[in-house]
Amino acid sequence: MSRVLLGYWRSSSSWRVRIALNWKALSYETVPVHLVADGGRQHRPEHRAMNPMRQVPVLLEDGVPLSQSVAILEYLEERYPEPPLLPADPWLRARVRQLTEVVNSGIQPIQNLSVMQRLKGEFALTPEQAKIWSRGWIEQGFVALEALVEKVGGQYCVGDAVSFADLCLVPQIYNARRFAVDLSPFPRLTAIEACLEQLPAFVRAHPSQQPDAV
Ligand SMILES: N[C@@H](CCC(=O)N[C@@H](CS)C(=O)NCC(=O)O)C(=O)O
Repeated sequence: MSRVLLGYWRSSSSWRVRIALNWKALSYETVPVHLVADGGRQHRPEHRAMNPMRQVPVLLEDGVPLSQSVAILEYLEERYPEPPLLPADPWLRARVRQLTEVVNSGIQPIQNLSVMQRLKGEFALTPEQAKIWSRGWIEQGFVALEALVEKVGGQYCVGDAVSFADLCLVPQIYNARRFAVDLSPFPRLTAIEACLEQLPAFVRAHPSQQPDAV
């Protein structure tokens, strides 16, 4: 079985998938797709053929592409269930998916690269105004996450087992720091992040460890 991950070192969605692959000890080759160089190589026809959304990540197993990071996480969990990234209990699984979607639907898509480029291009926002846009969505999502984690969290986002929610949290906090979000109102989220960043699967998935890191 050949396994290739098309990604970008600082892409939060690619980072989620890297953690999952590491967690499940699945070997893979990294193929970087530079999202900025040459106007963004995700727009090239060969990439669009694999992901018509013109985004990373794309996971290829034996050359067959799958995009959308959460769909990839679900696939990996079903195909390679051990060690798990979802709890056994259906209610807790739903909770994991709930927290995952706060990041995946409620934060990341509203402040990703193409949104920022459009705000600065078509709508003439200054870089500082675009940052304020991103910061607002991250803060709103983190207020929700902090409250949810207060109810269902433990050492990690949902109880004491690492789950999809944690895979989404760590890259989103990294992004929050890039946009200078004040994290002091989110002590539970940053405490969970501190536990997660000790784990080898998370260490190896960090942007700084990727071959295309600059
Ligand atoms: N929902 C998608 C989001 C993917 C996404 O936004 N990828 C970003 C990097 S994190 C990207 O490729 N951006 C390129 C662009 O916006 O042009 C997923 O989870 O895979």
